[in-house]
Amino acid sequence: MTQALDEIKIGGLGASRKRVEDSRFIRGRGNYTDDIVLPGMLHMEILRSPLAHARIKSIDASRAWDIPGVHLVLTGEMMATRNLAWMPTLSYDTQAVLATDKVRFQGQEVACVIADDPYIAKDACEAIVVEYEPLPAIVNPQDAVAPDAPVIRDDKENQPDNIIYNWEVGDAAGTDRAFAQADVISKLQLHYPRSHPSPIECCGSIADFNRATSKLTVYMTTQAPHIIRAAVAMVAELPEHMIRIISPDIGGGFGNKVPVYPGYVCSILASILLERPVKWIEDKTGNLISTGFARDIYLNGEMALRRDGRILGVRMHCDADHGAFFSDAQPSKFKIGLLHSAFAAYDIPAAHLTARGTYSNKAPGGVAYRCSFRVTEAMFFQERMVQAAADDLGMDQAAFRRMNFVRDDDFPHRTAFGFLTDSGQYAKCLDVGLRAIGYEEFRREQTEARARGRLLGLGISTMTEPLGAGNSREYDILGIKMFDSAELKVHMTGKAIVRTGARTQGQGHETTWAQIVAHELGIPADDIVVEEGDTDTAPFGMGTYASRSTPVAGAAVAMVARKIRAKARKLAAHLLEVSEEDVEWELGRFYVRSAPSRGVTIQECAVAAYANMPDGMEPGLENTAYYDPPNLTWPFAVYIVTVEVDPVTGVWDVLKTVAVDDCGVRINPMIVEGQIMGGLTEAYAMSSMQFITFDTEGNCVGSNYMDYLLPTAWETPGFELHSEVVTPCPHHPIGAKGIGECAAVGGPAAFVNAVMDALSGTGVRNIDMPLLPDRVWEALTHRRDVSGAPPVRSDD
Ligand code: MCN
Ligand code: CUM
Repeated sequence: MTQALDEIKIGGLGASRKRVEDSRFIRGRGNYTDDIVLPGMLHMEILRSPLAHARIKSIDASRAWDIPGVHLVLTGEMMATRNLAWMPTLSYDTQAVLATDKVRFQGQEVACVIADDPYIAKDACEAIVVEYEPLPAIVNPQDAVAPDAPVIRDDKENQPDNIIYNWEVGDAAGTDRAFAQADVISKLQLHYPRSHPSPIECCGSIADFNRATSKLTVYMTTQAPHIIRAAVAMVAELPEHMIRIISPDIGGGFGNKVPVYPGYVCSILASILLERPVKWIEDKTGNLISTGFARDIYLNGEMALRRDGRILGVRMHCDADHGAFFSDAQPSKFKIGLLHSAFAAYDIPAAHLTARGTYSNKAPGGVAYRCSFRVTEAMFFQERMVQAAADDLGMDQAAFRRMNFVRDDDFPHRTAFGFLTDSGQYAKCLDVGLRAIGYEEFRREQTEARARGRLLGLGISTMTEPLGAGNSREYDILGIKMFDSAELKVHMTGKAIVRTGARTQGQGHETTWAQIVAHELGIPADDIVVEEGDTDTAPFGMGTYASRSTPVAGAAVAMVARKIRAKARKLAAHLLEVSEEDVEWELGRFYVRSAPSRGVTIQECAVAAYANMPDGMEPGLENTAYYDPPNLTWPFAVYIVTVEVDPVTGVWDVLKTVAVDDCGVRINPMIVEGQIMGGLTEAYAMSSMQFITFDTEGNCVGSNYMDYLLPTAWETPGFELHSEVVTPCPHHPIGAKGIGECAAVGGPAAFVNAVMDALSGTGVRNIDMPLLPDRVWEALTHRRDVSGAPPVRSDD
C-alpha cells in the first residue's frame, strides 16, 4: 500500500530546497557565454565614441585593416549599405547600430573590428581614425527643452525638438475637484538618479552562421531569447526557423539583458559575412557606459489632504530623460511604463499623471534595473510623498498610512489610475513591521536622543507592485502579446523535464519550477530537470523581467502539470480497472475511492503511458501549456529602517532594517529570502552611494567600479525578514505573487525616509539620492534641500 507523500520531503511547495544550479556554479562549472569556444571562432571589439555629441566628419579604418590578424572592420557606412546602420527599438523608435552621421552619447558604438583574438581587435580599434566635430551636449530634460537646444535626433523626420512624447493618465478634472476641496496641499519634488543594473557578467554574444545549413545560432546573454529571435528575424531579414538563440548561464541580469544591443547585431552580421563564429564580450566600462540604464527621472507632485488625514487626490508630473534613443523595453501602451502604479495601495479618489520624455546625449535606457517598468520610481515617489504629507499634517507616519490603505475587505480594488488590485493585508504587514522595529520605543529613544544632540531617524516604506505582465488584452511588446508557456515531458521511468519560455539569470528557476511540478504531481523535485533559454527547444515565451516568471511561466508550469495529471488519471483508471470518476488523487498517487488501499503511483502511470495504455489512447505523457494571466499579481511589502546621522560629518549608519513581504504562497522560502536580501542591498546602494551622472560636456561619471559603487558584505547592513503575512493571489494557480524586485522597488524610500526623519524639524524637505555624507551635511548645515544628481546639481 502506498501512502500520500510528504510534500516538503519531496521538495514541493514551501520546501527551502537548496538551489540545484549552485552545484555547478560553486564548482566553477557554470557555462556562461564567454566560456563557450567554437572551432574557428573570431573575436570582436567595439570602438566607442569619446564624445557625447559630435558630427562624424570621416572615419579612416585603413590602418586597422592592415594589422595582421584582422578579418573585418565594420563601420556605420558599411552597415548602411545593408540597411543595418539603424535598428528599431522596443519603444517604436530607432537606434543607431554603428554611428553614421553623428555620435549622440559618450560610449556610443562607432566601429567594430573582428580579429583572431580580442587583443588584436582592441589594438585595431585604436588604429581607426575618426574625425569629430564637437557639438554642445545635453545632459538633462531641462536643457533638452530649452528653445536654443541643439536637436539631438536630426536623423528623424518630424522631430524638430528633443521631445519624445507627452503622455497622461488618470482623471484631470476629478483631481482638480479634489484639490479644490483640500484643507492642506502637500508638495514634493525629487530626482531619481540614473543608475545601472551592473550585473557581474557583462553582455556578450557568439554568432555562428553556417552557410551550408543556412542556420544562424547565437549564444547570447539575454533574458528574453524568443523576443531576440523575432527581433533578429526582423532586423537581419532572416527566416525565423533558421535562427536559434541560446541563452546559456547568465551571471546576473537585473534588467540589463533585456534590450537589443548593437554588439549583438554586429557580431551576427560579421558571422554572416565571414562565415565563421564571432564572439563579442563587452568589458565593464562598455557595459556601464552604453547599456540599459535605469531611472533618471524628475518627479514632482502634490497631494490634496483633508485635515483629519484622508488623502483626497494626487497630481504627479514626470520628466524622463531617455538618452539618445527611446529604447525602453516596456508594454507598448504606456510611454512611462507603469509609473501610474503609484499609490495603488492607498485608497485615493482621484489622481492624474502627466509625463514628458526627452532625448539627451546619454546612453539610451530608462527602465532596466529591478524595476518592473518604473514601479521603482513610482513607489519611491509615493512613499516620499506620503512621508512629506504626514509631516505637513503633523500626523504620525504609521497612522497616516494605515488610515489611507486599501482595506482587506475592499478587494478587488480599482486604483485611482485604473489598475485592479486583487488581494492584500496592508495594515497587518505594517503592524508586523512596527512591532519588529519596536516603533513606540524607538520614537521615545529618538526624542531623548534629540535632547542630547543625537539624530536618530525611522523611515517607513511600503510598496505594492504590478507583477506578471500580461494579461494579453492590455500588455504587449511591439505587438507581441505578453503571456508565457511551459512544456512538461514525463519519461517512462517517472522522471521529467520542464521547459519554459522564461530565462533564469540567478533567480533559481531550475530549483523552483521543479517544486511546482512536485507539488502538482508528487514527482520528487530531484527527479525533474528544468531547462530554459534555447529557442529550438523551449516553448515560446516572453522571457524573464518585471518579475513575471512566477506569475506567468510558473503558472504555466502548474497548468501543464495539471494537464499531465488529467491524463495520468485516465491511465490510473485503466490500471485499477475502475471508471475515471471513481479515481481519487492524493499527492503522488491515484486510488479507488471505495477502496483507498488500491492505488497506483504517478510513476506507475508514467510507465503505463509508454507500455500499457488503454486502447485508443495517444501514447506518451507530455504536454504544453500557454498561460495568459487574467491580471497582474500584486505583492505588498513594508520596509522599516532606523538610522543614526552624525551631525558633524553627515555620515549615517543603519541601525536596523525590517522587511515584511507578502508575495502570496512562497514556492521556496529560502530563495524568496535571497531575492529580498539582494533587493534590499541594492536599495541600500541606491539610497546611499550609487549614481551615474554626467558633466556638462556629457562625460559619463560612473563608467567604472571606482565611481559606480557596488556595496560588498562590508558595507551592507543586516536585514531582518518576516514571512508571516501570506495573502494568496486569488487568480494564480498556486496562489503565488512575484517577489524578484519588491525590495529594490520599496527599499530605497525606507532608507531615505529614515535619514529625512532624523533631520526632521530642520526645514530640509528633500535630499536626492544618493544620500552621500557631504550632501546630508550640506542639507543639515545650510538647512536646505539638496537636489539633483551629484556633481551636477539642478539648483546651481
Ligand atoms: N519565488 C517563490 N515564491 C514566490 C515568488 C517567487 O519561491 N511567491 C521564486 C521564483 O520561483 C524564482 C524567484 O523566487 O525562483 C524569483 O521569482 P519571480 O518573482 O517570479 O521573478 P523572476 O523569476 O521573473 O525574476 C525576475 C526578477 C527581475 S525582473 C530582476 S530585474 C532581478 C530579480 O528577478 N534580477 C535578478 N532578481 C534577480 N536575482 C538574481 N540572482 N539575479 C538577477 O539578475
Ligand atoms: Cu526592469 S529590471 Mo527586471 O524587470 O529584468
